[in-house]
Amino acid sequence: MKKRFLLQTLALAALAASTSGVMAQEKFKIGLVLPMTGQQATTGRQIEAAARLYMAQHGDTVAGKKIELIVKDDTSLPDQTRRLAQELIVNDKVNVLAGMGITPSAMAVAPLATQSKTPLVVMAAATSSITEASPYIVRTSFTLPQASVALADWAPKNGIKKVVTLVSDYGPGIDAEKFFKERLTFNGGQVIEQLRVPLRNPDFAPFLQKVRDAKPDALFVFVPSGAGAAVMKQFLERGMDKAGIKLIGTGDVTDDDQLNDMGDGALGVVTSHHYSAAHPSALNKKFVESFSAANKGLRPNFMAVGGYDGMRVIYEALRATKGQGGGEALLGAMKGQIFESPRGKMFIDAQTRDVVQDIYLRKVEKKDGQLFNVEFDVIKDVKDPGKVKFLLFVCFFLSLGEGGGGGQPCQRPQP
Ligand code: VNL
Repeated sequence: MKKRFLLQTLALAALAASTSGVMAQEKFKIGLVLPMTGQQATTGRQIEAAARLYMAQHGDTVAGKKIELIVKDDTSLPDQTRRLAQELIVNDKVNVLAGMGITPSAMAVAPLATQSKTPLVVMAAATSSITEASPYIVRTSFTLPQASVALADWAPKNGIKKVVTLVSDYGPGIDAEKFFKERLTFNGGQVIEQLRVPLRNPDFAPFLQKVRDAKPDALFVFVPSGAGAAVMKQFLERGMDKAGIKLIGTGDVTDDDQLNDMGDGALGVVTSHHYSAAHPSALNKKFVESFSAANKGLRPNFMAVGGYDGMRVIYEALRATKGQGGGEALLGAMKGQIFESPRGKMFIDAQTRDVVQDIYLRKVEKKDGQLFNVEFDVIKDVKDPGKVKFLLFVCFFLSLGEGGGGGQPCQRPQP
């Protein structure tokens, strides 16, 4: 009797110990800084929803740590992004920083990531040079050179020789303009005019008038996610399509967040990008369905997929380091990750910490009464051409010595 009592007491004590163990379970904090209000609010909404979906699908405990997602609204003002990131590092002691809706935000936080040795997972911003601003940055979105070059290979083969470019006047726009033009010129085409519109409260009308007067075969556009519908509306209102000017651009302009409301005028618009909600894979179908079900029918766009995959990179780094790693170890475990994303296969280049992925050519079509970016061609495993440039230089010297290049980056991508 006495022995049994003792055993029972021991069992109870063990139970209490294990429960208190759960209570005291250490947290793993992710500081997600996003534009939740203001001009870039759709980007914040898409990424937060995707991060929460990832957690709902994969659980909130990894390697014995409870994941805590702390979301902060920077209203897309880089001073705010910096202040919030500082607070997250110092007060909340976050293990990882993530988000970054626009390039100036990512650039403002880069030095803090370096000083505090905190990995910074860039889920949206897409200027090539961002990953060079801190060795702690890993990117799961895309780069504008990556997206633009594919379109500049497609255009001249499809009757588009003379082009006017129209871009938002900041990092990603300048990248798009430069890389599109270089490649188009290389392919025998011509950029006859380069127009830049302000990032804040842009009025496209006066620019579109100039485009009309220049009479190009096509207008190439980059505007950040959320601004595409306004460009499309004014393009159609001015009858540019009827004047024989084609609209082409990176997929930011036919953003899945807005595309379905753009109307039939958007039909036939060709863009190049890394993600379409219509990407025909089983994984993507499931992603789109679950995302939509959890968010009142909202269609995920390329921002959502950057957020979803960013969470994957963080979860798997935590798992690989068995919950024991600091910033340096986590960063090491993020580098080189390779996996199937809803966008297709992707990997994090261990050298550049940037995303390597397939880039698709897509055309706006109607499917089941809804507008989609339907993929019709793919360029496999595209590295950021902003960095490949330097590699090409190396390749040139390698080829002098050996009569051959040094593998994939030394070959011209086949369109
Ligand atoms: C950026 C690039 C932002 C592409 C975007 O949408 C975008 C950026 C907010 O690097 O600032 O579609």
